[in-house]
Amino acid sequence: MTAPSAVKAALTSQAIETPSWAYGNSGTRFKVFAQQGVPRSPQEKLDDAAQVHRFTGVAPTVALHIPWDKVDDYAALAAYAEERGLRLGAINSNVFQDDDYKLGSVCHPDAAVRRKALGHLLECVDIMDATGSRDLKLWFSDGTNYPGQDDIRARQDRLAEALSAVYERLGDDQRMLLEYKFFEPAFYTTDVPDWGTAYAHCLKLGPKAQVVVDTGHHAPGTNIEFIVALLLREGKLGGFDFNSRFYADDDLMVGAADPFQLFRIMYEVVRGGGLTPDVAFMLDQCHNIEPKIPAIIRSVMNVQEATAKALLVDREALAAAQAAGDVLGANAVLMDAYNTDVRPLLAEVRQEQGLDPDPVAAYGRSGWAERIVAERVGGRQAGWGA
Ligand code: LRH
Ligand code: MN
Ligand code: MN
Repeated sequence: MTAPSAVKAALTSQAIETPSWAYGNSGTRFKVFAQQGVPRSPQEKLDDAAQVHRFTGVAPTVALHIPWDKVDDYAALAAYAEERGLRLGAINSNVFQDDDYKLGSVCHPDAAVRRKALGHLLECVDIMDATGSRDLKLWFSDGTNYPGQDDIRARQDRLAEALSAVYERLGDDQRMLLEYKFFEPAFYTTDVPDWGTAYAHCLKLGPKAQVVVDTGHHAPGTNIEFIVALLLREGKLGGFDFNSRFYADDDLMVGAADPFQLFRIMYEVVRGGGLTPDVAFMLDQCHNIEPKIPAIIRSVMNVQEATAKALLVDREALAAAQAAGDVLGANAVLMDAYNTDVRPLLAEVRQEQGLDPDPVAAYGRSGWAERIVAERVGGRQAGWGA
């Protein structure tokens, strides 16, 4: 088993990135429920993210979504973040909310639309230069609804062309993270539907192209930890968009629907040497009916708990049981770690960092929630339909 001090060190070194859009109002396509006190600007989202970092100590970066977080001066926004002890994280591109993209963005049959989409992606790299962000996150809503609607193979060629233009534009310390999603909003074909498609494109592009695993983007029953193990083994796991799902892309709090799955994923991360800054641990969630800041704090804690349990797996005992073909013994080693209550350990880790052992309660006592309700009038929607 990893020594307790090493477990603690690993837990404090893991950084979890929160998404700017989780702080804003959100909903389903049926209704957006407005909450009081939500941010009215990217700056106010950063103010809220600073609270998450203040009480957890492990959420120092914030992902932006362009144009949801459009500002005139991105370097100034980065400075604003820094003044609050934060840094700007991944830049998420958006080529899915424009009438021109009805038939796709970089895979669109019309070259003029493809050029427009590529222009946005390149602009996102300009923004990364200004913010000091390392990662460009690419998610394409591209696909078709009906058999015969477009040429499946030609669309892959168009995708490859755009990706390679973006790749060429990346600086030495920048990466592109290609996200896949098995369906929605397209229902018949999706141009990047799975890890295999993302991997094939990233492999051709080179080392700065990596796959990002959004945990909500798989069919029910998919063994996500297998995908994680494989991508890590191939040096192609760029990061995660964490959230949880009961049905499709539910974007619920990570670790809420299936904490055991999150543990299994984190075990493969630990096993594969992925608990390093090379793997970006990002949240991609929306808090439609629950208060947002405590939900994000809870999500960060859920990732920490799964990571702690993964670190507690007795790897030597597991290897011995596996080598001996001891099926039940091996399974028991894994389950022992999963069934360990790691909350006291994490409370200790927080106290050693000068933090309150109970971040949700500490946030509740801080008065921040009351303050933003009083001060902020007319909070904006996170982006959907904005
Ligand atoms: C797509 C997605 C992608 C987007 C985010 C808002 O479903 O996961 O990462 O950028 O949601
Ligand atoms: Mn995502
Ligand atoms: Mn998603």
